[in-house]
Amino acid sequence: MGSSSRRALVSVSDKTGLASLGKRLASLGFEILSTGGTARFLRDNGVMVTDVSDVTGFPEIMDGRVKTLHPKIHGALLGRRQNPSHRQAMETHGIHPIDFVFVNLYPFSETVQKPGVTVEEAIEQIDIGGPSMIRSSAKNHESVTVVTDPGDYDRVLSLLEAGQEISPSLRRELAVKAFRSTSEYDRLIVKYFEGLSGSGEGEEESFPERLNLDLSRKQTLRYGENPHQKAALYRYSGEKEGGVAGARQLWGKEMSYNNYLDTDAAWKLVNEFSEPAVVIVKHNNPCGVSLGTSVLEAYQKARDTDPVSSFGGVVAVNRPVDQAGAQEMARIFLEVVVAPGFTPEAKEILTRKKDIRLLEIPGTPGQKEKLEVRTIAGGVLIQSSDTTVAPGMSALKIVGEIQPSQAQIRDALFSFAVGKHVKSNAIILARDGMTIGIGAGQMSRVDSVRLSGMKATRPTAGSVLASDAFFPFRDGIDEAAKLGVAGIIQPGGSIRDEEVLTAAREHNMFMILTGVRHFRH
Ligand code: 93A
Repeated sequence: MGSSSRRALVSVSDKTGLASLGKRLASLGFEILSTGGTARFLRDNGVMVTDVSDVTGFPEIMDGRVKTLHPKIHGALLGRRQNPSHRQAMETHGIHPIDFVFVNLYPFSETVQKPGVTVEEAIEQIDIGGPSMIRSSAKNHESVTVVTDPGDYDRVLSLLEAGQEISPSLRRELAVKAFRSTSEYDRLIVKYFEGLSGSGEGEEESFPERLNLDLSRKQTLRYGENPHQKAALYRYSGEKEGGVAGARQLWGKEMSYNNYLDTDAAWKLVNEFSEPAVVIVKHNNPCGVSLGTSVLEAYQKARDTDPVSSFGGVVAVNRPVDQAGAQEMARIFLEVVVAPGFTPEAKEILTRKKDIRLLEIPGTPGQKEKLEVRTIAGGVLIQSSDTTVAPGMSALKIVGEIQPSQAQIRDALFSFAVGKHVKSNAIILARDGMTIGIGAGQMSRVDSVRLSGMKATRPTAGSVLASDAFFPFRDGIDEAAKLGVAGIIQPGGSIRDEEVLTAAREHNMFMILTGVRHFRH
C-alpha cells in the first residue's frame, strides 16, 4: 500500500451498495481511504481500508465534525495533476492524489422530516466535510471522478473493470450531478431554518428561488389608471373559477382598469362576512359597509354611510341581488355591481341602465388568492395575502374595567374587519352593523380619527371605533372621546399601551385588543 497505487476515497452515510463497491475497488488494486463508520463497514465485509486519520495524521475530532477537512485530503483532490507548481506543492507536503471519490451526505432531509426532531439534532446532520470533498473533486473534474449517487457505482466500476479510463465527458457529467446534489442539500437546509423562523407554521413552503408567474392575457383594457397609460388584464393560467379576474360580465360597458381594482377591493371585503352584507368602494377604499337582514337593508345602510361618495361607486354584495335591492340600487349612478348572482327581476331592472356594469362571480364566496404581487422599480414584492379571519371571541383581550355589550363586541369585530380593507392609517366608526364614518389613508392616526368624525353623516355618539394598527399616543383616544365613541378595538402592542389605556379609562371607553394588525399600504 502506498503512493504507487491509485487511491479512492469512500465516505458515505448511505451504505447502499457499499460492500460491493469496496470489493470491486480492492480487486482493481485501489487503495481505499475511508472515514470512521465507512471504514468499519468495509472491514466488516472483508475489505482492506486505510483510515483517513492515518493519511492526515490527525484523529477525527469533535464527534466527527472534523474528519476529512485537511490539506492532505483537499490538496489530494484539488491539486492539478499537470500543473508543475501544484505537483511541487504536493511533493513538498507529502500529498498523494486521490482520483476517485465516492461520497454521499448526512441524511439532513430525512432527519428533519422525523416527527419531534430538535434543532440540535438537525444541526448535527448538516454535513460539512462531505460537500467540501464533493465540491473539491467536482471542481477538479479534469482529473477526479466524483460519484455521489450509489446508482452510478456500477457505471464507473464497469468501465474500470473493462480496462477503460473514465472519459472527460463522463467526469464532467458526474461533476455537474455532484454540484447539483450539494446545491439541493443547501436549499433544504435553508428551507428548514426559514420554516423555523417563519410564522410558526414550519411546513409552510418558502417562496421559490425563481418565480414563474404563468399568466395569460384575458383582456386588453382601453387604458390604465389614466388615459395616457396602457393596460391589460392577465389571469393565472389554469385558474377555473372565483375572483374578480374570472368574473362573468352580464351587462354594461367594458370594465376599466380602475373598475377592476375597485371591484376587487369591494369583493374581497364583502366576503369577510357570512351574513348579508354590502360594500361600496370608491378609489379602492370602502365608503360604506353594512350588514343587514336583506340585500336591500344592507345596501341602504352602506349607501347612507356616505351618500355623496357612494355616487358612482362600485357595489359588492355577498348574496344574489334581488328585485328590492336592484330597485334601490337603480336610483343612483353606480359603476359596477358585483354579486354571486342576480335574480331575473333584478337583472331586468338593472339592465335598463346603460352605464352600469353587472359582474357575476359564482364560485365560492370568500375565495382568496394566495399570493399578492406588487411591482417596485426593478422588481416585484410578493407576500401571502392577509387571510387572517376576524379574531374569535377567545382571542380578544378586553382590558380595563368597562365591559362592552354583546352588540358592541359584534360592532367591534365588524369594524375591525372593515379596517383590514381600508388604506392605512385606517379608522372606522361603526354602530348597529354599519359603518358611520371611515377615515382612510392618512399619514397620522390622529388625523384619521378626526376624518372618520368629519365623514360621519349620523351621530357618532355610542359608536365603536376600530383602528387597523395600535395607537402610538393617547391623542387618538382623546379625539375619539370628542366624537362620543363608546369603545375601541385595536391590535395593541405599542410601548405606550398603558398611556392609551389610561386615556380610554378617563373617557369611560372600553378597550378591546386583537393582537393582529391589518396594515394596508
Ligand atoms: O461532520 S462532517 O461535516 N465533517 C467532516 O470532516 C466529514 N468528512 C466526511 N462530515 C464529514 N463527512 C461525512 O461523513 C460524509 O459526507 C459522509 O456522509 C459521512 C460518513 O461518515 P462515516 O464514514 O463515519 O459513516
